[in-house]
Amino acid sequence: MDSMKKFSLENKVALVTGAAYGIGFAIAEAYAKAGAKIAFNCRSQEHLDTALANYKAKGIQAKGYICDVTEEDQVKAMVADIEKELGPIDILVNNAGIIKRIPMTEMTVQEFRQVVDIDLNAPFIVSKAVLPGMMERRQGKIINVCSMMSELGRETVSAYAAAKGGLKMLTRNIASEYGEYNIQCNGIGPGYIATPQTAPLREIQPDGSRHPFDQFIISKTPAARWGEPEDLMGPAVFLASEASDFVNGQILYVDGGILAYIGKQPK
Ligand code: NAP
Ligand code: GCO
Repeated sequence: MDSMKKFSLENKVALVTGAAYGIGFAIAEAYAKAGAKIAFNCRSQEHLDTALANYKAKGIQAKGYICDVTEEDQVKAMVADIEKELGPIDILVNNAGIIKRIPMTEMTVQEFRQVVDIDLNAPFIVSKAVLPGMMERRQGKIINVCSMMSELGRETVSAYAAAKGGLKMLTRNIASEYGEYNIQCNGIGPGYIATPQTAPLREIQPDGSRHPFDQFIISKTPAARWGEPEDLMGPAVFLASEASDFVNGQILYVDGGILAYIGKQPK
């Protein structure tokens, strides 16, 4: 086989959760351009309708589903509908996620549980729904969208870091438990990416200056910039394709070098 064909996703069916916009939308777009049929979900009908129009504007006939990934019955029904309408799911990207930035001592147990439910329990639920079919067909790709917070902590993101750290280990465990079925489970670890989720960290200040956190991230990133969702497209296609068939249980960080860098000395 031409080695570059290994990067093709032709005739594959991909489910990208939470792909109404942001990172998930970019990953789904990349998969469509690599030849895959796209299914995505979110909770909001408004987000779904807007997303379908945006996919269509890019020439992508995506199938969209209203489904809360924390609800197992909804997930099972969505997977059944996708497999009926598009065929067996070859690629799952557990992308849907939220963050709450609250000091731990002020965060309620309910708030902590909500973040963990979406960011960690849901990837378990959705992976559990697609694994049997992948096992039967003895092939499949599961990609979990991890985070810098799978490796590092910071103030106010205790629930998110706990969930994303757990997601790193869930990734390794799925790889360990199902590798023998030719199923590869890896993580993609975006650095700081300019999406609605991080918009509060980039708000221009009343005096017109950049947000202090924005300036902090620039100083901590060798690439000296925020990532864009588009920066994740190539790595995500690699992890979904045959080109990564012997890569399993790894977290591929797409972070502009943050994890390798102590940070620029303040002037
Ligand atoms: P985003 O812009 O906030 O988008 C999140 C998406 O998930 C939306 O489509 C949202 O749609 C959906 N969603 C949230 N909860 C859901 C649920 N319970 N069921 C179904 N869909 C749900 O986030 P993003 O920045 O693109 O991040 C996507 C993923 O990358 C997340 O897992 C995030 O933790 C991770 N990540 C982000 C960054 C970054 O810097 N942006 C870096 C590292 C990792 P609805 O609200 O309509 O449901
Ligand atoms: C934050 C940010 C980060 C990013 C991402 C970094 O508040 O620190 O939201 O958590 O979302 O996870 O990889």
